[in-house]
Parts: sequence; C-alpha cells; structure tokens
Amino acid sequence: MGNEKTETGFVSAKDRTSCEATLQMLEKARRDGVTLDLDRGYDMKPCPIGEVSACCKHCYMGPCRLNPKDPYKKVGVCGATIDTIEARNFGRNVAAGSASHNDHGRHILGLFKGIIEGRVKDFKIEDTLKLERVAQSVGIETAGKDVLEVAKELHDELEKTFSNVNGEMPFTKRAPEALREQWRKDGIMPRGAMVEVMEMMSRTHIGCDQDYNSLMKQISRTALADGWGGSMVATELSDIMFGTPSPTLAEVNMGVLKEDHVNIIVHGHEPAMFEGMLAAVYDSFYIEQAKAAGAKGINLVGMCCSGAEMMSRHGIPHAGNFGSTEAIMVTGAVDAMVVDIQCIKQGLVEVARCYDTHLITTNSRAHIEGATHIEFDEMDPRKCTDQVLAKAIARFGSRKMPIEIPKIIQKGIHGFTHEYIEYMLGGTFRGSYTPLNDNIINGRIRGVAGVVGCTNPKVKQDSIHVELVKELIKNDVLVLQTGCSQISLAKAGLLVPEAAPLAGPGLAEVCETVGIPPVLGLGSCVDNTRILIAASAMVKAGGLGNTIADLPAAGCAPEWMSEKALAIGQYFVMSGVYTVFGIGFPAIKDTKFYNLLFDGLEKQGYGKWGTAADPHEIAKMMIAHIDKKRKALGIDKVRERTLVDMSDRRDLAS
Ligand code: SF4
Ligand code: MSK
Repeated sequence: MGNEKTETGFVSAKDRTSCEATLQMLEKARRDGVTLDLDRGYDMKPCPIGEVSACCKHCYMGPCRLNPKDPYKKVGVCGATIDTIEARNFGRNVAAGSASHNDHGRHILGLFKGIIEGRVKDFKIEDTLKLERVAQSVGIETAGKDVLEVAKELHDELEKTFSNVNGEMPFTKRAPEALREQWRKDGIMPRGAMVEVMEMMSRTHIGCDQDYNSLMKQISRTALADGWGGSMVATELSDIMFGTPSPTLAEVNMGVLKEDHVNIIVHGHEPAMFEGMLAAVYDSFYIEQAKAAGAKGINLVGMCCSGAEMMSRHGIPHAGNFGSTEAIMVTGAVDAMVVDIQCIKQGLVEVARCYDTHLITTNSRAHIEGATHIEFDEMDPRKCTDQVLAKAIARFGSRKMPIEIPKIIQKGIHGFTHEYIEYMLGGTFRGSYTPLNDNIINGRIRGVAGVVGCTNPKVKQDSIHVELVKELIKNDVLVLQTGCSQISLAKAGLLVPEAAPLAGPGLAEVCETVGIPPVLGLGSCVDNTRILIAASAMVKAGGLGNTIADLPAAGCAPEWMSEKALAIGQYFVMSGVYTVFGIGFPAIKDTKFYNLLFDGLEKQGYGKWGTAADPHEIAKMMIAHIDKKRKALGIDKVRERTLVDMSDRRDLAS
C-alpha cells in the first residue's frame, strides 16, 4: 500500500509511524475505510494562535486573540497582555496535569487506607521493607512498630499531600536540603495539592493575578505538588501494595496478541483494576469457559502507562504505546479493551465498533459515550472483572472479523527503580549511588538524561524518541525512561544489555560490567518521581554539587502531548533540571513569559525549559547542558577515558 489520500492530501503511512506493527495496522485501517488518530493528527491543522497560547477565553468579553506585532491586537479586551495570557493558560494546563496525578495519588491512598482498615480484602501490603523505608523518609519512627501501625502513620502523614492548607508537603523532605531552602525562600514550597490547584484556578480568573512573575510562583507550586506530591504518593504506595518492580524480561509490541486466545487489553494509568484483572484471568472457571468457546486460554496484555507499570512489576506483555491504542484494534483480535483513566482517546469507541471489540470503561471519573461502563470497585473487584471476562470470552466464541496480527515482538528488560539502581551499583549490603557518581566524575558516564512522555500524531510515532536516545547513549549519556517513550525504545530493541555497543565507549564499559542496558525503563508517566528520587540520591551521595541543578543531567519529552506532560516538565524545571520539549511549545518566543521559562528560572538557580523539533538538535542541547554542568563542577577535564582494570571492575560490580 502506497500513499493514501487523506483530507489534506497524500501521505504515506510510513510517514505516520516508525513502528512497523502500527504501520501495518494503519495501512489495513485505510484499506478497511477506518480513520485512525494517526491520520487525524495529520489532517488536523491546529489553530496557529492557540498553538502558541496567544488566545484567551477566560471571560465572555472575548475570546481574545492576540498578536503582539499588531498594535490593535496587543492586549485583550480587559487589557490582559500576552505575558499574562500565556502564563494563565500555562498555569491552567499545569493545574489540570497536576490535578490528574493528584487525583490518581489520592485514589491510591484511599485503597491503602481500605487495606489498613480491613475493608479491602483482595489487595494487601506486599512490600513491607519499602513501607518501612518510605515511612522513615518522611520522619516516621518505625522501630518496634508492626506493619499496620507503620502503615497507618504513613497514611495519615501522606494524606497531608492533598489536604494541607499550610505547611510543607511530606515528600518534599526527600529533596536535597539546598533545594528545599530555595523553595522556601522563593515562596514556592508546595503545601497541599487541593489548595495549590484551587489557587491556580482562582488566580487565573479574569481580573485576578495579572503579573506573569507572580503567576509563575503559583504555577511552580502547583507543579511541585504533582512531582513531590500526588505522583510520588501514587508510585510509592503502588510499590508498597503491589510490589516494588525489579528488572524483568518482558515482551513488547502487537505480536503479543494471540490469535487462538481470548485477548484482553488493559489501558490507562491506575494499577488496581489491572491487578484485579490479573487475579481474575487465572480463575480456572474462566479458563474452562474460554476453552469451551474454542480458545487455548486467556491472554492479558497492557498498553500505554498502566501497561508499562504492570510490565515493570509483573512482566505482563505490552502491546504498544499511546500512538497504537486505536491501531491495535484493527487486528480484529482484541476481544475486549478495558480502560480506566487518562489518555484514553474517545476515538477508540468508533474503531472498537468497526472491529467488533468491547470497549469497557471502568472508572467513575472516566465514562466515554458509546463505550460499555462496568465500574471497578476495589472492595469487590470480581464484580467488574468477571463481567469483562464473560464479554471477552463470548466475543471470542463469535468472532466475525478477519484476524491479522503483526508478528512483531521485541524482548527487553523493564522494571528498574531508584532502589534497584542503588542496589545494582552498590550491592545488597552497601547499596549506594557512589559508584554511579564516581563513573560520572571519572567521565565514563558523561551525564544522565530522562527521556519520557507521550507520542503525538503531529509527528511520526516513536521516531524522535528513538533518534534522540540513540544519540544520547552514543555520547555516553545514561538514559532513564518512563511512559510511552520507554515503549518506543523497547520496540526499537534498546532495552537489552546487548544494546550496550550502541553506547559510547565509557557508557558501554559500565553497562557491560554491570550487565545493564544503556537505557533503563522505570515504569509509567506517574513514575517519573523515581527519577526525582534518583537525582536526589545522586546529590546526597556527594561529589556532584549541593542540589539537583548542579548535576550533569537533562530531561526531554520529545513527542509530548498532554497537560500532565507540561506539569511534569515544570516540576522537573523547578527541581533543577534542564527540560527540553520536542514538537513545539505553547508560548511565543521572546515574550517576557517565554524568556522567564527558557532563561530566567535558570538565573534564579533552577532548571530551565528548552524546545526543538529535531532529535539531533535536542541531543546537542542536552549534551551542551550536561557539559556546562560538568565544567561548573570542575570535572570536565577528567573525561578522557581510562582503561578499566580489575579493581575498577570490582568497584563497579560490587
Ligand atoms: Fe479577553 Fe481578558 Fe476576557 Fe481573556 S479575560 S477573554 S483577555 S477580556
Ligand atoms: S500514557 S501522558 S501518552 S506518557 Fe501515561 Fe503516555 Fe503521555 Fe499518556
């Protein structure tokens, strides 16, 4: 199949994705006359004014569309300037992103409370060691207390993450002291998530906060309330309840679907429903039912971020990232797709209808018109999961669609955590980040980069992620990954130790010695907090400065699309990380607000934003920043490589 006429012209499916399996399904969808997001993304020409955030619809005197170069369109009807409008729009985006993660975290905290109080019977506290460590990290004395006592105290402490009106968010205690002092001095220490999001919304009402500098403070507090708040609560309590991941071999891509099995995909962000499905598919009753319908068994696979989380924790196969969630239904082999919250495209309904797939929403906060809603209740998981299984098995038994599954699977190692990084470098008894810091100081590792985030049909799916990461590792930069980006690289085959030769000589040497890939997958987008904790641990280990902004580190979301991504970007910047966004950025270059984001914040001692579309340009920017930090630390001279001798190897591996 060659070029296809879309609404805006001919475009080759090959220009829409670099994922071979998704490409095959896009071509099939076009043959079948079904439109996917990958083509809609090409056809949709975004409003050029909205794309740079130069419009405001905060009141009905407008909407106002600004053009700073046109003297008659320099301000809105109320007189709001471009800087006010950009800052208010950005603030509301960050508030929505932070609210999403905090709502997720609050829900996970509720489940934790249900376990403590004995109301939730189907889940338990799995990782008591992590419970103890997390409790201690927020100042809870654990000696002599039993598990439930510690859990109860931890719950009560973490509840403040959401409900505090004054004071400091509990997990901010884990940040380097110099950074916390800076947040206090600048008045941006997050208090409680609810108050931060509420204040962000109230400040951006017409006629309220109209100074972009002042708005920036609340934007930062709202973002920090995500990274050091709800997201961190979600990650840490999920580990405590469902188990802390450790490196696991897992399969990725559409080839994980099995033609002769009942295929159920779980897609979304919260792990509880997925864990419930995992328990249910082993029920012999349903296995027998599936066999009676002619299937060899039940095949449960993940997609998007809950998929990444379950793959990290349990090695559950993963069928693809955000850019493939519509395309996978074109296989005809998906008997049910079960979804919870966030990044669930409404377009799934129509594709599911075309391919006779059950699309089942399960969360009270995320209904979709046209989907079947079967609510998931943690106190009675089987009420939902049994109905899902019955529907999927029945669909298998009466499959009408021709099946075409791309036979593409990549194996990779997933499930790294900040705890495991500490352990793999320092060993069981003296787990430590010191060997990592030493390898950065001696120059084998040039620096560390977080490459994270979504895919976006404005650009060829996965292409920027893969090119960027290849360029970074080639330059001895160790890459940490989460979310849909991790799946892009897994599909490209880089999450295996055998990818070490693609790295520069220093990084390759470390990877080969320790036996790790040059690209470490840390889980879902909410798990970006693992990177914050790892960065804090690097500061605490010593030798690389006093705060995260001193580290030779940088971050990037090269194919971002969500408001959560903006909140994540801002919390990384305000934690000290240079953060580059690909595709574009919602602000006009050289406005005062833009300059504050892209330069001013760094002058205040934080990180800063950057943007570029080309992956090689992004890599250059990130590496230049890493080198700048190496120079400031006085470790730029030691980057000529030394051959490792046996004692070096022992240092690395012990
Ligand atoms: Fe226009 Fe001001 Fe109303 Fe925004 S708040 S729509 S800029 S009048
Ligand atoms: S799912 S926010 S597309 S990473 Fe977390 Fe992926 Fe981005 Fe959604």
